[in-house]
Amino acid sequence: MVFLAVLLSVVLVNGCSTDESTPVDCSDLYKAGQKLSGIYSIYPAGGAPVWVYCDMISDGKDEDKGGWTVFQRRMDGSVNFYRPWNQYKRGFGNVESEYWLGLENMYQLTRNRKYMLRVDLEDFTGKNVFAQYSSFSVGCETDGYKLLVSGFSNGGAGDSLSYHSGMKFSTFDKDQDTWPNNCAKSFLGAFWYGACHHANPNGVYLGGEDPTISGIGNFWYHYKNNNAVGLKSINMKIRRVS
Ligand SMILES: [Ca+2]
Repeated sequence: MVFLAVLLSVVLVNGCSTDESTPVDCSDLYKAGQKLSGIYSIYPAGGAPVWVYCDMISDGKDEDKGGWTVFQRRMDGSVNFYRPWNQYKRGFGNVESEYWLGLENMYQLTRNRKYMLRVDLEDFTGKNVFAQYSSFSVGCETDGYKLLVSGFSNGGAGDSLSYHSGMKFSTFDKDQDTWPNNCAKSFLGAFWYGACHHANPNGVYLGGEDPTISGIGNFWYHYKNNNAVGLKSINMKIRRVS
């Protein structure tokens, strides 16, 4: 039933929309009047629709403040994030809970448009903090889906991402990091690793602190000055800068 509804809405969207009116991202949906956070279909590359969670409320409800396209989301450990290159390229998971939008979609979104990035973190006491970056883009596959991020501003999380700017994306089966060994294998994640990381959002979902094997969890080092404290929830999202 859900599948049928999804199928119908895709057909309807494809049947009545032109390229000019199809939403590229959640920013387009927000500007078109969609002010409720939830699941929407977007068209990052203009062709096939992609289901995504849109955060319409973080950073306030001013006209140009909603419309965040969530590309990474974890909240309960229900989805395994230790996955190969092809799945990080295409995307995986459950858009209703935990998922990864896919590197190719992120490249298509950011190749000709300017985006900012927000990372929201929650610990197991329920405290919420964030980090924001005024510029975010992902390169093409032949460039390793290289991350470029800059313009940090602090919402209490600290800056654990600037270190990763300029790095290519690595998975356990595709080592593009700057370390002699394999960061993704050693730290059980997939990310824009250097040698290796200040943050590991796609690492093992920890139920709190686990210092027995440091660096493998879904941590953000500068929040706790600790790479053994897993986050209850983390989501990474981008908004178009007009
Ligand atoms: Ca390496």
